[in-house]
Parts: sequence; structure tokens; C-alpha cells
Amino acid sequence: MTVINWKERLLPYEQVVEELKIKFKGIQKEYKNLQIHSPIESVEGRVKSIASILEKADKKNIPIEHVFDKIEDIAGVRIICRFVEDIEKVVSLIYQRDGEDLTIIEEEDYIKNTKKSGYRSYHITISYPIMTIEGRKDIKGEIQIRTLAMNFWATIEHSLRYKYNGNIPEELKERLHVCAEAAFKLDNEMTTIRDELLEAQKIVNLKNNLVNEILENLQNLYYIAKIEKVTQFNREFINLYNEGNIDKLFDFNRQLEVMTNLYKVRYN
Ligand code: 0O2
Repeated sequence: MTVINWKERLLPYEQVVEELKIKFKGIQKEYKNLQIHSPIESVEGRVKSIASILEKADKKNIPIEHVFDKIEDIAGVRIICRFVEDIEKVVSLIYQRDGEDLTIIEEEDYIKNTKKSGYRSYHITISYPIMTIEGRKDIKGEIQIRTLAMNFWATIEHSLRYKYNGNIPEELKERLHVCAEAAFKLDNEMTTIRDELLEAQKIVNLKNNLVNEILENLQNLYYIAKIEKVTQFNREFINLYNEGNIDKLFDFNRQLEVMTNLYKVRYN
């Protein structure tokens, strides 16, 4: 009988998950920095539990000594998107890296080819190289890309499958199917108001950045202007902030910048 040192064998998979998570979160940060909508809403990752590996091996008749070559989702990363269109963007970002820091082995579009259960998601199986003290190791992993709504459904269905040991009662299965379609309808509805939502997101980002700039300018004024003047500016800022008029906040910030420059000239 084959004895597996699970801790040692699973270590490279942990590294793959951590590295991929960092890389996808890096993409998310790049979009944030450019102040444009990120197709990546969040990133999760996990190494399959030993129990789950054994269960899958049993279900698929995989001999224990072959679990590491045959089971391709031991390392799993999940990318969650806001909109269905974002999934396509994420897939193309992954394709851009094919042959660079990862190799695509296969893909499965469960959005076009929805599973019988109602499951929707885009799966990409990759081979990912990691450097260990023994040299390079190529590890297989699965990237799942899905919307928030698809993820909500899959999480609920997954726990029900666990509860019923894989045999969800027929009636519940049907209701889950209805829920899957409702989630998909929600995704499609969201697409129709996508532009408006993106615009709203842009305004929120713009306002946040402007407020940060104003606070920085006020902070700088503390060093060079009279305290009464800065207190007056502070009060004015709070009133304008509560009013919520972004144009007035822009004008106020310009005024602060002029004041800061005037003080600088005076004291230099
Ligand atoms: P866990 O706990 O997420 O690791 P299959 O034979 O279809 O079960 P296969 O051929 O290995 O699986 O690959 P596939 O289809 O890409 O599915 C792998 C993973 O996709 C599953 O892993 C789930 O995470 C997810 N998935 C696939 N089908 C469904 C579904 O109907 N419902 C839910 N909720 N998730 C699904 P595991 O090993 O099942 O579980």
C-alpha cells in the first residue's frame, strides 16, 4: 500500500495558491491605481483538503498513487467578478500569460455549457512552475472565474451537496435549478445597467480621491498658515462635504492650493 506524506506533497500546492493569489490581486491593484473598473472583484484560493482528494479519487476510480497527476484542482484559485463581461476580460488576461508565467492546459466554459445542476463558472486548468530547493516543479491547478451571483449559488449548492452527501433530494435539486436561473437572470439584468453602475463607481472614486487631496492640503496648511485660518477652512470643508456638491469641493480644493502656494512664497 502506498503511504503518502501528505504534508510534504501538498506544500508545493500551497505555494501555487499563494503565488497566484498575489498575482491576481496585483492585477486588481493595477486597475485601482489607474482608477478604472477592475474585472477582478476578489480573489480566493484553497488547497483541496485530504478528505476531499480521497473522496474525488474514490468517485473517479483514481488509484491513490495517481491522485497528484490525475486530480487537477488540488490547487484552486477562484476569481470573482461583478459582471458577466468581466469574466471574458479575466480569461483574456490569463491567456496573455500563457507561456509566460503559466501554461494553459485546458478550459471548460460552464457558462455556455451550464452543468445539469445549474452550475455556471469558467474553469481554466493550468500548469504553474514553482522554484523549490530541489529545483523547478510544475504543478497543476484550477482557476475558476465566476460572477458574484454565480458564486453565491455555487456556495449554497456546495454546502447542500455536502449536507446530503452528494445526494440532494430531487425536489430540492429542482428548486436549486430555479435559483441558478434566477441568479443568471440577475447577472443579465446587471449587465443592462452596467454603464450606469460603472459611472457611479467612477464618481465615488473621484470624490474619495478629491477628499484625500483636500485633507492633505489642509494638513500642509497647518504648518504654514495661522491656526484660525486653517480652522475656518476646516469648517468650510465639513459644510461642503455634507452638501455633497463635487464641483464646489473642486473649487474649494483649488482655493486651498492657491493659499498653500501663497504662504509658501511668503515664507521662502
Ligand atoms: P471542491 O470542494 O470545490 O474542491 P466533476 O467530476 O464535475 O465533479 P471535475 O471533472 O474534476 O469535477 O472538474 P470540474 O467540472 O472542473 O469541477 C471541479 C470543481 O468545480 C468542483 O470541485 C467544484 O468546486 C466546482 N463544481 C463543478 N461542478 C459543480 C456543481 O455542480 N456545483 C458546485 N457547487 N460546484 C461545482 P469539487 O471537487 O467538487 O469540490
